[in-house]
Amino acid sequence: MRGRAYRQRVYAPDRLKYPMRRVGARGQAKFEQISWNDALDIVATQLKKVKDRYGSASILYIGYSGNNTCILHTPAVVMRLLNMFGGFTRIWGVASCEGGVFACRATYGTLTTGHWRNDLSNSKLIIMWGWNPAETVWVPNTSFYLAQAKEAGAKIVCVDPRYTNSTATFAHQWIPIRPGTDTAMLVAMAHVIIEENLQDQNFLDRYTLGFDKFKDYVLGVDDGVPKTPDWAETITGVLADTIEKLAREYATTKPAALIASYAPGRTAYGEQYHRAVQVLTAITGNIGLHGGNPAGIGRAPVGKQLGPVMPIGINPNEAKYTYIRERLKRPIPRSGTVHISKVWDAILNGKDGGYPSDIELLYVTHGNPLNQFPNTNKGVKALERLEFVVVHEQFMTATAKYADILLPINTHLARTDIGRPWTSGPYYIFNNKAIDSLGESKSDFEICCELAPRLGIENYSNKTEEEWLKEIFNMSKDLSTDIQDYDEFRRKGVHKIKRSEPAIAFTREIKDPKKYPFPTPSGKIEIYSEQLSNLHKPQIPPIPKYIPPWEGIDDPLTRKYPLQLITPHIGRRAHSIYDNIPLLRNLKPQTVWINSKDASLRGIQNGDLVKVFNDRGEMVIPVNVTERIMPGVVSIPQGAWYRPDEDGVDRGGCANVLTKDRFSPGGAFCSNSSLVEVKRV
Ligand SMILES: Nc1nc2c(c(=O)[nH]1)N[C@H]1C(S)=C(S)[C@@H](COP(=O)(O)OP(=O)(O)OC[C@H]3O[C@@H](n4cnc5c(=O)[nH]c(N)nc54)[C@H](O)[C@@H]3O)O[C@H]1N2
Ligand SMILES: Nc1nc2c(c(=O)[nH]1)N[C@H]1C(S)=C(S)[C@@H](COP(=O)(O)OP(=O)(O)OC[C@H]3O[C@@H](n4cnc5c(=O)[nH]c(N)nc54)[C@H](O)[C@@H]3O)O[C@H]1N2
Ligand SMILES: [Mo]
Repeated sequence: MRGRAYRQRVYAPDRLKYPMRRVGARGQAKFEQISWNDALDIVATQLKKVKDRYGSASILYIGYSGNNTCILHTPAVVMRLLNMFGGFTRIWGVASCEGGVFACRATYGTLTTGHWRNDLSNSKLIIMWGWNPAETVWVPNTSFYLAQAKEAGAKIVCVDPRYTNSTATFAHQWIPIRPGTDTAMLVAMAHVIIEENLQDQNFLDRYTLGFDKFKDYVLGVDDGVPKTPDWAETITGVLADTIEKLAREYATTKPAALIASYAPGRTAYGEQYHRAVQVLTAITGNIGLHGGNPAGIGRAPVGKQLGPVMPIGINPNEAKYTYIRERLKRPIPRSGTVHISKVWDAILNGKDGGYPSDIELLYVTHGNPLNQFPNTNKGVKALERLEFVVVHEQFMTATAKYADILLPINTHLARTDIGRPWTSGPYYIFNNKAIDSLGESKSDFEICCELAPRLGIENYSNKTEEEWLKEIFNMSKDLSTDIQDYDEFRRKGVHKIKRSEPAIAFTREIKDPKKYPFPTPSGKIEIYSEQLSNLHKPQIPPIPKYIPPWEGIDDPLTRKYPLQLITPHIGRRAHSIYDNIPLLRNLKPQTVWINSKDASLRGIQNGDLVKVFNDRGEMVIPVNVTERIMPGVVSIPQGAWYRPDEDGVDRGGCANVLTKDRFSPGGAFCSNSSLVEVKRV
């Protein structure tokens, strides 16, 4: 549906086409058109002024997922410029799956943990954990391969608080679970497997480290609490019997793919969920074999994510560390950087609040952080306080409204680039420029090329768009993209990597562990991590543990705000992108889902306007009373455009008006850990 709406988006009447300067108060969206020359002079002058007065760390750059799948026109073009200028303060934390990144590094020592999706038809059992690929697409064509797997006879189970389109289409069984409690269910599944001696002991002995320590935790040797299915039932709301059956089925059906999506990890202690699920795949020996899955974050060993193609250089404000072990030793905070959940807090509180610098200038490209980062109302206050704000955008987003200088960006149809599937998949796309830029819009790259001399930078780029793209050959070798002939790739527009079998992670490590140890400190799959143990942080334990989440069912705050809010992704948008396109808006209105039990308790009927609120914010939104969500949980799809009325009540349905701006000890972004109440208006 988004593909079909491309033209509407590119030629939308509300596209930004001219450089603009703010004339009203910040956030009022009153601008006047100015020339490119004036706009770029102002941006350069402000950058220099702020750097001279406060130092380069007072420049906060936020570049996010706007053009995520391309390799040239990405935030890297701006980071390169700012690094050459003397550095900036960077954000860290992958909104999608920082918890998963943390877990993959701890358990496997690598992020290359995926299978090509065509491997699904080798599975006898597929457990879709918080995964809704019929709507939330990651890796294109997944639904097609799931359909093939189902036809080939795989049993499919979905674990999700909502009865999703994927559950309706593919699943034989739906297991609703309370948000943020998945780790408890996974640990209880391990309990069943251990009690009934169903673990793959050969696999554990050969390839893993620390199973015994995990076993002690599961059996309650350490804390006197055996993590039985009954224990988990009270926490998760899933019947003990259901947990037992699924555990047995998973342990005795081989190969089985437990695919752990990101949403359950976007919770308080979300990294524990990713760790627990990985440990369960190890206990059942489903790693490195076709039809199994190591429950990592994607990224198969062949056809990995490419790029970005422009080197970003060194940022003097950051302690240099890319090495995973270093990272695990000092997980948080990374020096000189700010977690994406904390950007508003950092702007408001600066050094006094323990942040690396006082932020004076905000530079935003490829993102809509006011809408997409947690606690939008705090964001409004933060944006009001800044000395200067620059935004590169295609539309008048919530964030763009707060710009002092707003620069119009062309779309990918007006530039040349190479696209790669997100997160892995066996093909690349050549993005041939199809149209001229609309109005006076430019690419971020062109803007940076023109800003460079104004900032006194000489060597920003000595290559054209096309010359940069040819660099793909240098990267190809490492990533086995198989692209041999650039011109042929350009002409065909798509390059498919061919293999007789689907590519899967860890085949070498499993076949020959002596020659190919896992890239962890011990060379094994680390169920127990010495590195994590050395941190001495009970909230980042060396084995995965269930830690009750904040704003979860045990939080005393439930007395005031009894409903758990989840904020899933939705088919008709990519985050906030496309929300303003009428064709798509009309397909599915933005609503809050509530179970009929919770609705009748509150005298709410389907279609009513309701107020959803907590101490952070309030929104008024139509309600969808449905059995498709479990009692106690409400759902507001993320990405709807923030539209406050005169009283500051959001009328647009922007989920982040309600979300808490706190990140997990292992870095996870916690957009599914917020409590709310719902009332009729
Ligand atoms: N159409 C579309 N596709 C997208 C995107 C988009 O915006 N639109 N965004 C892309 C991006 S950047 C990302 S990171 C991915 C995200 O991919 P996911 O994280 O998989 O996406 P979500 O839709 O947030 O969540 C998937 C399912 O998890 C369930 N869920 C929520 N909380 C919990 C929980 O605590 N436990 C369990 N078991 N289930 C839970 C939700 O009900 C939902 O059905 O999607 C990508 N694909
Ligand atoms: N509550 C809640 N919040 C969430 C999530 C959630 O599940 N729940 N999911 C999180 C996740 S996984 C993600 S990835 C983030 C996404 O966070 P963002 O990346 O901030 O979200 P988008 O809405 O995709 O914003 C991208 C913006 O870039 C613009 N754009 C597109 N192409 C270009 C370009 O070439 N150049 C420039 N300069 N701009 C361009 C688009 O118009 C759009 O406004 O949201 C996170 N926020
Ligand atoms: Mo994401």
